[in-house]
Amino acid sequence: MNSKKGVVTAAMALLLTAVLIAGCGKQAANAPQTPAENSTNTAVGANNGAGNNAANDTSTADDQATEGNNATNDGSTGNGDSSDSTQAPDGSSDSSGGDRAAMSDPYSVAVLINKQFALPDDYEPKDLVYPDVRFTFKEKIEKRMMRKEAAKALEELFAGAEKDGIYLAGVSAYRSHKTQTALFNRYVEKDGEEVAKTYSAVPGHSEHETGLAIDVSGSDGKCAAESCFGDTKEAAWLADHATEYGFIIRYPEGKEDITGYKYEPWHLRYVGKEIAADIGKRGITLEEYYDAIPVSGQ
Ligand code: DAL
Ligand code: ZN
Repeated sequence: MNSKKGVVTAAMALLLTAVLIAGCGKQAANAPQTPAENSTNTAVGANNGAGNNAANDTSTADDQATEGNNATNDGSTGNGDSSDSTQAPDGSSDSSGGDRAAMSDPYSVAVLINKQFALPDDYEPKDLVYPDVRFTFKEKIEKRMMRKEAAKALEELFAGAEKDGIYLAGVSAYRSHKTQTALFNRYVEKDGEEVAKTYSAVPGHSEHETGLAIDVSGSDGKCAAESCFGDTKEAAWLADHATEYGFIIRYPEGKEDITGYKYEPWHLRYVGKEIAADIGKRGITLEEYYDAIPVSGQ
């Protein structure tokens, strides 16, 4: 190579590097990042969330009987094939990846919150209400609340279940960051951090903090948030019908490697009817819907 050509080549390489660096800096503020870029991503919303502090006004009430509250929920290790996390079960490849903006907007009902994607530190749902449905307790307290759209859908789901002779009860819905922190710490004390993380979310990573999730049992409260709930007629009804109302069973059996959590037949997450129907039809998780990377072992 003569020296003139060498100088030109070096100049081109420098230019290319500069273009690449400038390009990285232009990443959209709320573009989802891969775990390789950042092992904990924060959902970023356009809104600031004025917050509804009514939710916190009776927070001393019982928050114990919530979910996965024992390390014996381990009869549920699924054997589903989770090796192909981004393909529809019928083998057809779906590369739509869902609406990425909704996925990373904490105020969207379609937000993805999991072991990789956290809520912003100052997140508070803005529109919490008390759904008019049966709960396993009487008090009007924080864990009885949900975001308005999810609450309405829950009322419809409970009514639909009753038409089929299935009587459900809410166990635990919204949790403030403070409540999730206390709960998680209690589980860590009881079972150790590694085990606790298989059934309880690190604060900031729980769907309960979004106001879009609820743990449900039968009206007698038996097997509430315990693996035996999976054998009940209520669980069977939810598995068959929840998506019709916009809810998904968020942590399905056989998908532990993708969701990062044990099977929770009682944990419903509102995502809206369209996404729920697609997830139900394809038998996938919210991670797979967004073509997100499996979160197992995080
Ligand atoms: N049990 C679920 C993972 C939570 O703590 O949000
Ligand atoms: Zn739950």
